[in-house]
Amino acid sequence: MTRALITGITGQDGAYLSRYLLGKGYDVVGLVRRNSTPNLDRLEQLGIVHDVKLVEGDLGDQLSIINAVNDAAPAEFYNLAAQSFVPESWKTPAQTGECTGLGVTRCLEAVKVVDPTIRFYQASSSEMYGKVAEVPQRETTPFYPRSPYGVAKVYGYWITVNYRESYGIYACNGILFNHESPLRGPEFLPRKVTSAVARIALGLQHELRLGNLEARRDWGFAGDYVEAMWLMLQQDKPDDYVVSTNETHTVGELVDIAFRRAGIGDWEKHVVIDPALYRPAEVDLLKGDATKARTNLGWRPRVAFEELISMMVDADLDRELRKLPASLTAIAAAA
Ligand code: NAP
Ligand code: G4F
Repeated sequence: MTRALITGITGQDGAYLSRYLLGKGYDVVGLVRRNSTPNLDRLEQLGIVHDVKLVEGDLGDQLSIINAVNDAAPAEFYNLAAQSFVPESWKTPAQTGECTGLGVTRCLEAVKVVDPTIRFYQASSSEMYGKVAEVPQRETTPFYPRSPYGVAKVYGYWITVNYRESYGIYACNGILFNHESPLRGPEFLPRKVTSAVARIALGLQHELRLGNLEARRDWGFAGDYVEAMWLMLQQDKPDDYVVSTNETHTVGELVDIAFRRAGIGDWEKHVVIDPALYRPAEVDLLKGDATKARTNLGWRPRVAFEELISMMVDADLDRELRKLPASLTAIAAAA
């Protein structure tokens, strides 16, 4: 049985990757930081919380990662942990750099000292392209990050390349474009929209406050993207890959699809533009070219944009309905 160690197992991608690897017969070990209350919701929602083993550790603490790698003795190490919310990175730039940037070095050091044959995946990001030098963005496009998060990810990208070149470690960067799901954190734009739409449709909320509706992103489904992570670690040679849908849509288009899915045509009535939600520096346009992943890995996305947003709205409607007292559920569902 192959064993994988996953940092960030409690996050969106960690949960989907765990399910994917368990389906392939892997033994899955997740590194979790200590919390006063365990945060295992996503693993519970996917019904796999009892199928994974958890070890304690923190990306800020070198020894804890060495111990985790030593104890788990994995064949594959997926580093998905990060402070991953872009606006937060302007509030806590040093902490973001510690975790999202230097944390990668700590993981790679652990691989180097414990067992340099461990295959390593780094969760790099399309945020690294920032103020984009070309459209679409591919593996050769220069980076120009626009947030402390993006800057930290650029560091993580290059330290991964550096350990590959310095020590011969099988280390890959997956440059993933935005990917979403019903398990997405509630503060990220798509989930913020679909959860608000569900509540507005059920009469539980009236207003949705948003920032820049003109920004464009290349949005895919997280369940599809974790397959690309695994494929990167199964090749003869380590390499870096863009993972994207090759489509771009505005925030406004996403909002329109979400409201329409819930049967609300006049969404402008509910959306309030709040200047406080604009970013100090925006990434205006992301559109990835995943030709290399398609050609070398045989990977392609399966869930289309509108299907993804519809899936998320439906899941949020279900969630809200389940929270209602039984007596109100039938009335709300009928409305
Ligand atoms: P997420 O839902 O925000 O999950 C982040 C995970 O990191 C959580 O499990 C969190 O644990 C853990 N974590 C944070 N700080 C940590 C620390 N100091 N030590 C140990 N664990 C820590 O993120 P995601 O959407 O699954 O994304 C996974 C990775 O891919 C991230 O590195 C992200 O930056 C990157 N990425 C994401 C996207 C995307 O669109 N989703 C695109 C490109 C790249 P807690 O549960 O304890 O908070
Ligand atoms: O959903 P977002 O917060 O994602 P963002 O900043 O693109 O970052 C996500 O994708 C990256 C990959 O490119 C990951 F590396 C990163 O970890 C994260 O998963 O925002 C998307 C867009 C932005 O342009 C933002 O300005 O939506 C715009 N937006 C407009 N109103 C908003 C809002 N974003 C948020 N979070 N909240 C708003 O109210």
